[in-house]
Amino acid sequence: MHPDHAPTAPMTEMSAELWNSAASVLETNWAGDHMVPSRRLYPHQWSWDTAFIAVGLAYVNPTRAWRDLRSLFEAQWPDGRVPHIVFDPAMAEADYFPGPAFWGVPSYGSRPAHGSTGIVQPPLHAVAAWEVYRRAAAHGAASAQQARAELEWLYPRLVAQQDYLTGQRDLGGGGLASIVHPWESGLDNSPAWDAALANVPADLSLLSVYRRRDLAVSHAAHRPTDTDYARYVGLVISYRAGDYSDTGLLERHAFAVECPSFNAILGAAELALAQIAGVLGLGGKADTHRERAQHITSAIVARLWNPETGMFHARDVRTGRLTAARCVSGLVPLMLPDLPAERVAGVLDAMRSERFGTPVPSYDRTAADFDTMRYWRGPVWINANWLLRRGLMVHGLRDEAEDLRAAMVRLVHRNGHFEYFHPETGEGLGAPSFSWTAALALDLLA
Ligand code: 2M8
Repeated sequence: MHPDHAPTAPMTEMSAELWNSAASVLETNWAGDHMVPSRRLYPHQWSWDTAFIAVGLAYVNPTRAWRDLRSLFEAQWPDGRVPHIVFDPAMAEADYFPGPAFWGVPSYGSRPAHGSTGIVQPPLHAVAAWEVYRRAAAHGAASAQQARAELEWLYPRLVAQQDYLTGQRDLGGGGLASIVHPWESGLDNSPAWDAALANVPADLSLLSVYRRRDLAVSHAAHRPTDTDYARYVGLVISYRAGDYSDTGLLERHAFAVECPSFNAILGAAELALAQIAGVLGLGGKADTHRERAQHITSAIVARLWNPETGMFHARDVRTGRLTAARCVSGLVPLMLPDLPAERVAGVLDAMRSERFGTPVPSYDRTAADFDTMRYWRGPVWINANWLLRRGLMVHGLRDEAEDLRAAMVRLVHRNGHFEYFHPETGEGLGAPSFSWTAALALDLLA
């Protein structure tokens, strides 16, 4: 660890140990011009991982934080979409499924990549860019200067991303972005999609044509099921058949959902863009971003709140119905500062109840199908808890935010930088040496 990069507050032995191990995970997972989430399971660049990772790199290597964000946005599509995976030409098709040949997307932009996927992920990058910028001065004048130049490069690209999501992707016409594949949420097999996915054909014969690579490098009990994967593959084939166009998509694609977490991040991105526009001397634009954040917040409240459960739920755009499942995504709108007080109170009640608790699991602990092992159907994820901690801070709940921070730090220190954690024992699950867990640990320690 470079002395300049250490946090300013004195560190205990435990935090120094965690800091060093986190920094070394990020060192191991750096692939030259981008970070991989995990060497074995996810050997390419993932979109929202890049944002979480930048938040941590801001402390130990801001130049890499900017490089990683640039690498991602160099693969941005002409319509503004930022792909959920940018494929590394150094890897083989067999190293990840579905790989570049399956998606069949050409390389856009200047990135010498091997194409990308055609779907998106939550647009957390403006929030991340703002966080890296805020910390740049601590690394000296040259770093501050670099940060301003990077913001200038990123700003129009971040705006194009927002325009795509609030324009072409407003499939429901109510001011929110729809996801058209569960992978777009980042919460792949969350019970939030079960109801909407029931309408998607699960053609298991597809899996005899295409082999799941994840099962070769992870436990089957920790991963989505074959039925889930048959639907995931079928949805890619359906979107790909129309060249990933969103025009008339509702009529020809079986899955379109408004996710509370995705849209909360969309709103938070507008607020970060307002800050960035301010730094770049674009005052008028800053006002527009703040107004857009307010519209998104109002639309989340109007369309995704369930008064009976007192929290937010995913909405199936095709049927207009809210899913019954209570998932961590339904708490994430807490990130939005303009969330009305009674909605804040509802989310906090749910978070403090026996259904969730600290650290917050990905799904209602009391649900009959709560699964302590299976990915986004029960385990604790550091990135989701990090978003919720931000929400607690936004609403001035410092003590609770501190409790959540301490719980996350303990979990990672005791169990390692795993992808996710058993919600009862804390055991590390999924991939070890996972980049966003390490990156966010740095932020939680700083
Ligand atoms: C997981 O998703 C990928 C597909 O995108 C997979 O299961 O293969 C999710 O946890 C997602 O949120 C994350 O971005 C990705 C890479 O860490 O892995």
